[in-house]
Amino acid sequence: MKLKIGITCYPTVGGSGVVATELGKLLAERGHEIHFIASSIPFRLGKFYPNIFFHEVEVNQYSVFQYPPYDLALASKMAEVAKREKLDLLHVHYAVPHAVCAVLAKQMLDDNIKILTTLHGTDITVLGYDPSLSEMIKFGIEKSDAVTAVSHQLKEDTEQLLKTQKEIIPVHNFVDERVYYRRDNNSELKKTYGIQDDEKVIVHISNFRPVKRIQDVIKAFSLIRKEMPSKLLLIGNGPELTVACEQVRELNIEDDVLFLGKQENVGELFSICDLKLLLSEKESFGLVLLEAMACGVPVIGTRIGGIPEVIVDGETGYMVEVGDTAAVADKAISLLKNDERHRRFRENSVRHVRENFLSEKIVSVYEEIYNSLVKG
Ligand code: GMT
Repeated sequence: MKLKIGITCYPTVGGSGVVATELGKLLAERGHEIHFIASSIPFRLGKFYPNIFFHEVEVNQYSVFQYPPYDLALASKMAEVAKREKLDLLHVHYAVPHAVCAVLAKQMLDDNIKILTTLHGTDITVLGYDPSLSEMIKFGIEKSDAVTAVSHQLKEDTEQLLKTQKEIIPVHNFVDERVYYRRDNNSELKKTYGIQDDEKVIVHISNFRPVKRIQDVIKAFSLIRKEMPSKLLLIGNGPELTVACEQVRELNIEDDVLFLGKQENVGELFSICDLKLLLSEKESFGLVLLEAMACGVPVIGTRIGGIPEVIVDGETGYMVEVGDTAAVADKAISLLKNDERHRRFRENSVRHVRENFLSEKIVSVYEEIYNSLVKG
């Protein structure tokens, strides 16, 4: 059944926006009509698709409002678009404010439109602890027609923290295999960055928020670098960037740490990398791990949140305890010094993604959920 689906997400850089946008694109390729309703055009939308539409939420700055009422403007836009375009359902990413806005839109419409809410993490693992928000998050979840979470762990955390009986369906994130694959002949790109052939390339990508523990990444790299010629690529931007630059200066490793800022074609960049580090203290899934593995880059991650559902310890990478930078360095050095094991980990990573996280499989799961909602 071809559906008309409204999708709301945070459109700026971030895993949830990436998943929502990629899902929308893939659903459009399957013939569904997709309406993004967001504050700006999702950054991954890229090219033109005849059956994808974008509806911008505009917030008027009336002086009577102390704060511009974005949430009300969003709810109102959702209702307007749903009515005009005869949407079958709203798929919202994040409980607050998006699920709550969808509930309000549904009430405004007095309609049978269905709401699917996908939980991505921060709404539960950070905001869920804020007593001024937790009841609102629970409300958004319980008033949705269906709720998914990007990992089993996030489902459990949500149930425990919010004490909700609402069924939460775990649906893992996915990668588009046409975008994330290993490019061969990447020595030119290495040269561009001044990376020598004998140097190992370690990468970290994030929004540089404190939960990502960038300092641990830099500390671990400084230990690895003592044992083998290597470079660290730091990709992304965010609040901890200045502290990271300072740490790199203090450790006197400026020549070997490359700050690349936000980058679009990470598939190409991953293709010059040998190892990816994600040493967060909170991570409901870790989409970047999947993207790296799809490009044949083994990963080391912390044993928290949804990361154990992505990394197969000892096969596609390793897991360490939060803050144990010595263990990160030990595991990285032993892997990078052993060509045969590294090659095996590379192959295992690509296979693991193909077998478990391919877009086709996960998009079909979402389609089934949509169909059951619309039919039910
Ligand atoms: O990691 C972030 O800080 C961004 C955040 C987001 O809103 O995009 O990522 C969350 O959603 C991603 C997609 O489902 C997950 O891969 C990330 O693990 C999750 N981040 C956290 O749980 C901290």
